[in-house]
Amino acid sequence: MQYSYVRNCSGSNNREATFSPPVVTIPIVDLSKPEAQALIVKACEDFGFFKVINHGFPMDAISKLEEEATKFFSLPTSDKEKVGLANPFGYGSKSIGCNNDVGWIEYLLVKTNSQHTNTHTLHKPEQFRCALNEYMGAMRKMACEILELMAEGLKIEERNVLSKLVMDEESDSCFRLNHYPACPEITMASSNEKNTNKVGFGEHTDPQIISLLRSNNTSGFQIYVGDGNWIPVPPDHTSFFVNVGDALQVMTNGRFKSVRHRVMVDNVNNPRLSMIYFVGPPPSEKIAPLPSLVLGKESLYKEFTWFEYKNSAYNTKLSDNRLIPYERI
Ligand code: GA4
Repeated sequence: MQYSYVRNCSGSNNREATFSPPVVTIPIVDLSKPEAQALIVKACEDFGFFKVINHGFPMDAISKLEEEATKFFSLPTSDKEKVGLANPFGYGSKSIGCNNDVGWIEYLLVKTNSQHTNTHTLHKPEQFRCALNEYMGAMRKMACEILELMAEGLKIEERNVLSKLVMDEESDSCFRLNHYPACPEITMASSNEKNTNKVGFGEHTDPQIISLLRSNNTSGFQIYVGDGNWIPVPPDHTSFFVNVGDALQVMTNGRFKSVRHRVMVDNVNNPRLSMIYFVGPPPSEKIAPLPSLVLGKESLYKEFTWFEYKNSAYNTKLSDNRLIPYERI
């Protein structure tokens, strides 16, 4: 397979060039197979990223939410803004976080366990809420299943050591609907001068434990595999993609990699719509390497609470490495 990818990580110079492609195959985990545990561990060690198939997730929950989200994003801006401007929860357009990061994107960010966002301002709020709740409930179940397979694969005695964080009533999980509209600059450019380098969502790692992403059949999502290499992830609207986040990198004492990823806008006509469930621990949870994963080794990270980490994350730029202050030197 030929890859055209962008060299350079962390923002400085985004010149695009084609190099001989690294041979990278995105790991695929079939959740219905007994080898799922081992494959998950290997994928998290190698990339911090994998695709999940045979997940048993209710497809009608996906189509209902997709329909509601499409309706929402096609509303006039003033109506979308009525749900509240992202701070961080609510409707946002172009601006991401609080430190001047921008992208070719509009989004809705909601908390999973409270009605923080004013969806009642919408035309048929109960339909949207219902689709959101059904999807988020099924996501939570799938997140639990994956986290239990992970703990088993890591040979951790307490099988629910990770999944209990999602099940906790105080779990600080959130959910994001991202809409990347068709981009006029790309659409209008003649084919040989296409600017395929427009950023939809800039490079970053997710702060949480894991994130579960599903999108419509559009490309643009890329993961960083080191040495300046960004790998495009082929779209698959029937599957889910799992990202390891910073908290899990710490809990596994660096064994699992928090994957750097980004979305480039390379859609000429098809808007991209993605739905991401971010599995966060309760705010008071102490995040540190799990004792059984440190045995006989050095602990690479200082302990912090999720509350401290989340707070400090909002003072950073999207592309920053947020774990540096917690590394033991
Ligand atoms: C990245 C992962 C999630 O989308 C998110 C993002 C959050 C936001 O958009 O409000 C952050 C970003 C994310 C990481 C650093 C901070 C916080 C924007 C930003 C610059 C909702 C999250 O939890 O962290």
